[in-house]
Amino acid sequence: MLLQSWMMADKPDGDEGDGAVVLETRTKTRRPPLYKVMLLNDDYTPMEFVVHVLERFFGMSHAQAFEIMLTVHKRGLAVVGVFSHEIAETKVGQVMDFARRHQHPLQCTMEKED
Ligand code: TYC
Repeated sequence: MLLQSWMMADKPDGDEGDGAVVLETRTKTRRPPLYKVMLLNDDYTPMEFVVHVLERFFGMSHAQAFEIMLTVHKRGLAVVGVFSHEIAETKVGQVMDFARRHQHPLQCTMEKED
């Protein structure tokens, strides 16, 4: 029997009205994880090069870039941005490529945020 819409009006959600029950399959939506992109200190990469990297790939002002560079220099590493997995991978790749092309040992890594 084809059930008209008025026949369905008082039926609970999931009750098809013909004896069939559709079970809830929708699971809670989760926002995608974010990734911290970090710069690591080393003894050889020039400070000005790191400042340039932070300006070029992370859109920082010169003052901001200098401050973060000094944090990395003093503490060993610093988070320079938080991004989706794809954007974080792109940033890491861009920095590693740029450093290698200029023969600096600068390291950039990413880590899932908790
Ligand atoms: N420690 C480097 C120096 O004294 C500077 C530096 C800063 C290198 C930050 C890497 O991610 C870095 N020339």
